[in-house]
This record gives sequence, structure tokens and C-alpha cells, in this order.
Amino acid sequence: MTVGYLALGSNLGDRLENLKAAVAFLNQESRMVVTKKSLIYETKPYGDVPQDNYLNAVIQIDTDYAPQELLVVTQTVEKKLKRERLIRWGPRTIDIDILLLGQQIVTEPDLVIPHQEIAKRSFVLIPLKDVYVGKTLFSQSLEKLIDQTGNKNEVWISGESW
Ligand code: A4P
Ligand code: MG
Repeated sequence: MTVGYLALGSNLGDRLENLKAAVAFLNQESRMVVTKKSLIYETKPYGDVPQDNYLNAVIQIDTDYAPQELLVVTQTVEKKLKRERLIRWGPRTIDIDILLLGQQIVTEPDLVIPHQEIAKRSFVLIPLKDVYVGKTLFSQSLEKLIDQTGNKNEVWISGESW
């Protein structure tokens, strides 16, 4: 089994329910189990697109899926959630990004692991710190990486629980 980390984000509809539903769907998969969940964070939108605040979290998984198999799983869960929510309550959204999968390095057109943007994003690094088992990432402490992003004040504990 390989230890992996997935980032979850939602900024549309019932954000907390979207995160919970994503974890529930992921746990239903036969070849992976969710082993840890970070706290849930409220985060200011990162990037140039004006949009509402996100809820972000990171989960740790144990899995024997190969990288491309895991991408199919995460994309299927994204589709299931979007489809269900569209039918029931109107637009909902969830994004699931594969951050890390053991020591594997993948550079394919549709899949890059470690995820390319990890080191720039406090909304990923701060929740990752809650669940991460390693001492360093990219040869640096997570604290140092978080300091270097310059956007750690845009992430705070939401107070909501799983
Ligand atoms: N892809 C490549 N590598 C990976 C990987 N490691 N994990 C490809 C998952 N997917 C990966 O993703 C686009 C394509 O990335 C996929 O087809 C896959 O083959 P997507 O989820 O379909 O589309 P997207 O969400 O628009 O793109 P992306 O790159 O995930 O968006 P971002 O850059 O993550 O931006 N601000 C805050 N505070 N919190 C957020 O969660 N999220 C975004 C989304 C912007 N700002 C945010 C947040
Ligand atoms: Mg994504």
C-alpha cells in the first residue's frame, strides 16, 4: 500500500457537505481507504478569478491504485458529486487534486505528481501539515514552505467539523 495525499476544495453550494460527500465516495472505493483528515479551512480565493471563499482540506489515503487509476477514481467522484448536486439542488462543485502518491513522480500530459502548485499554495500546505507523515517536502519543512508562500494569512480554521 502507498500513502497518498489528496486536496479537496469547494466554493459553491453546501461546501461542507461537498467535502464530506467526496470523502464518503472515496472511502467506498475498494482499493483505497481514507486514513486521516485535516481540519477544515476557510480560504480566500487564490488566483485571478473573482469568486467566493473556499473550504479546503487535505486527506491522507492508503491505496494500491497506480497514479492513472487514482486519477480516474478522483475524477469519477468529482463527476458523481457534480451530477447529483446538479439534479437535486443546482450547481455544486468539488475539486480533488492528487498532491502526492508515495515517492512517485509522474509527468504525463493529464497528470503531474507531485501536484505542480503545492509549494505556492497555503490552502494546500496548511491542511497538508495536519496529516503529513514526512518530515520534509521538497527538502524543506512545511513551516518554511508555508512562510514562503506569502499567502498564509488567507487561510484560517473554519471551525466546522467532519
Ligand atoms: N491534472 C494534472 N495533474 C493533476 C493532479 N495531480 N491531480 C489535470 C488532479 N488533476 C491533475 O483539473 C484540470 C486537469 O488537471 C485535469 O483534467 C487533470 O487531468 P480540473 O480539476 O478538471 O480543473 P480545474 O479545477 O479548473 O483545474 P485545477 O488545475 O485543478 O485548478 P486549480 O489550479 O486547482 O484551481 N483558491 C482557494 N483558496 N482554494 C482552492 O481550492 N482552487 C482553485 C482551482 C483556484 N483557487 C482556489 C482553489
Ligand atoms: Mg482540480
